[in-house]
Amino acid sequence: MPNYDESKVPRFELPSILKFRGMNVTSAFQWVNHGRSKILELYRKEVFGKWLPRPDRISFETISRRDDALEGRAIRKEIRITLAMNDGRSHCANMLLYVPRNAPKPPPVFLSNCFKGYHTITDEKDVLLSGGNWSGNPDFNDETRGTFAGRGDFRDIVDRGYASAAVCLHDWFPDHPAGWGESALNLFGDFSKMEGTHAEYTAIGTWAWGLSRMLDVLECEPLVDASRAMVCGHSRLGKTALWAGANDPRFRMVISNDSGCGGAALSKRCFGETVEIITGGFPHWFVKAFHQYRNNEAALPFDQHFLLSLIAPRPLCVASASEDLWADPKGEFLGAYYAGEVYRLFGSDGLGLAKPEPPAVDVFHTADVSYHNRSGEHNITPVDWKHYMDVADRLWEC
Ligand code: GTR
Repeated sequence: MPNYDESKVPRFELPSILKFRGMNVTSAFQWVNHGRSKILELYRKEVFGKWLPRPDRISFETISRRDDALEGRAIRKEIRITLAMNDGRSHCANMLLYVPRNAPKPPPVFLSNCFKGYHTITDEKDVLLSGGNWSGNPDFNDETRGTFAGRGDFRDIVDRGYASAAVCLHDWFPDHPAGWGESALNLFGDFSKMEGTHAEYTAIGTWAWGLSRMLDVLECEPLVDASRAMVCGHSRLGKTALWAGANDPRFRMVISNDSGCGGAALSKRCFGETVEIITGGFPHWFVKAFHQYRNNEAALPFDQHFLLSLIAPRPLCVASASEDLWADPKGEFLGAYYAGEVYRLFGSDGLGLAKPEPPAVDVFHTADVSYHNRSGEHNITPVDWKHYMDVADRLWEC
């Protein structure tokens, strides 16, 4: 049974990032040249798996384009990405891209994976169905069109001058324990018989790597400025956005919306979802080594502030929702707070709060590391998006 009682949170000492396993990092120089790669390696070995290489070739093709999308506000493209290996193996994914039509210059771009299929996150009914790489995708049909469009209206994003690109997570790795056989991992080996938990690879790792491949393509897209790329994700895709940002420094800002266990929330609090629950429910998300901490969080030599620290010194947004106790809002706040240990090496204050006390619900705390706890349930909403764009404005207008 998950614990929702703050008084039952076990006592724990949070490991120091900079003193991990005998390190003694005291400067940004030491962190960049030495400490950071140790922590990244730790996360690859014990949590999200190896970071895949680039495929031998990446090509892309515009499969649809409208210059009058969203009532004339936007140019909309659907782009088919093909990843190919010299031995003939290949894997495709479809990407939906919205760009403000009258942008004075190529705008910054938000990249995200989406659930179910990108046809569910836009109310424009003439896009292709997406997420079809999972042959059993129950949402690959016309009935689901637009059903998640309320999570963030592309109109709001392009009206603020930003572009937005999305690929369905199933196109990289179908989100179920036997999804390996239809995943992009098959570019690099034979995963056709694989099920459950692997020692070296994960679904989250593959989704995150997919975000980097999207960025490879956007670097060749003249409509956007890919040097100003921001990665965003909600829930399991919030964990994914953090992992993408940790591995790929081209993501200049990282947004973790309600990422919870395995994302921003400290595991040692054992509040809401735990390592045991998440690895049991989603065996394909984490490597085998992470399973040793099931019901054994006290043995973790690290915690999720380590993951967040890998984003430093770049802007990071961590968000919770007040009713989303499963994701442990306080634990998410504390993850962000304690990542400050690394931000401070760069002369940043991180969250810039003197004490580890979360701001009140619906206070949008904005700093180098931003945090808010929106009232309401587990979701990403236009209210969250407004804040992310405010933070982005702060970054790009300076
Ligand atoms: C839940 C899972 C969470 C979160 C969520 C989601 O079932 O336990 O960790 O990832 O799914 O992605 O919506």
